[in-house]
Amino acid sequence: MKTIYSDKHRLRDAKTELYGGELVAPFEKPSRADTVLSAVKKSGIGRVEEPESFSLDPVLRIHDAGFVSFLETAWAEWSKTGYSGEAVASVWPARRMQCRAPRFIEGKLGYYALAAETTITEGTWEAALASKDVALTGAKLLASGEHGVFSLCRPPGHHAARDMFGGYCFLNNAAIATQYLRDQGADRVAILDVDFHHGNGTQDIFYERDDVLFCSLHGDPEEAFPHFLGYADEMGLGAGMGFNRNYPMPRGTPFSAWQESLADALKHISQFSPQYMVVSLGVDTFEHDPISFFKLKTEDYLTTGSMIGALNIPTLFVLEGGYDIDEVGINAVNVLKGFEA
Ligand code: OKP
Ligand code: ZN
Repeated sequence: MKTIYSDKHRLRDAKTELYGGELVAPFEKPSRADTVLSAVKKSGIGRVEEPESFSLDPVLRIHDAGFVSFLETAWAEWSKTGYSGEAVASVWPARRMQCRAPRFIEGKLGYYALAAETTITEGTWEAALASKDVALTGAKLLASGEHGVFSLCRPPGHHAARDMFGGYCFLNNAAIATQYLRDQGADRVAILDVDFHHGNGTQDIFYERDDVLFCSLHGDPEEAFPHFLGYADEMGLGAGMGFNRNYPMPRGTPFSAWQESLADALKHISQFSPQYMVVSLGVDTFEHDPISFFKLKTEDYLTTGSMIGALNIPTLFVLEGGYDIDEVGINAVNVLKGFEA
């Protein structure tokens, strides 16, 4: 299987994340991609290739134009205010307030942010653009006949909605790739999100559609980020009713239980008979992940990959989370190996 990778991910190198009331060094950092890339190279699963550059057109099929231009100019607007920290939201259009984007950057940040842990820094937009190129190049290879491709995306994307960033995400790489596959002529595409966190952005983007089935396995939003979406009763809306499936699971969930949710999601995906599957591949379900609470072990990722591979659907793996830097590479690669076996 080919891996698509760009060094431009390094341009996303924030110094701060709001965590437990403190500004800490971000969990989502450049060394994550280094670890995954070196595990890919060591495994010998296939070549590593540079992405092609795509225009903003496939981004604008998913994201709001005002949001895209906000991301493009946010750092420049923030830095000219004279603030010395990184650009961060601190005020929101909360209940019963006006939900419209004001002129000043501080207000725009609150309007377009879904959470406060994620700052915007110099280079963030360039890295996000490269990350979507990594996803789109993978999708293009799939459309041209590859059976499996790994898009080593960084920054991740599944929390980004049509007009919101946060949870370390700016552009929704998996959603952009999915829409691209639809626009290349596929009638049905399934998205399987196995990241520890609910893929709220992806769910929201496709919630009223019956051409994209979204299934997500994640920490129960009662206890886990993003807290305000990801419940089991969110099944889709209008034409999309029945095309969204959530599998929230409690603290301490081991692979034996997680695997049952995976099997159920895969059963529904198989019944949907998609031409392609996009996997939001987060490995923060790992037992030693520093910000998550599932108990998957390194060998479980091989089983996960082989369960996904058993569907025999051309599949794009898009990297999302996974923060225990020693193991994130081997765990992600184990999914790919299991898929190919
Ligand atoms: C991004 B991805 C924990 C706060 C969580 C944000 C987590 C974003 C995860 N106390 N903060 O889905 O891996
Ligand atoms: Zn995650």
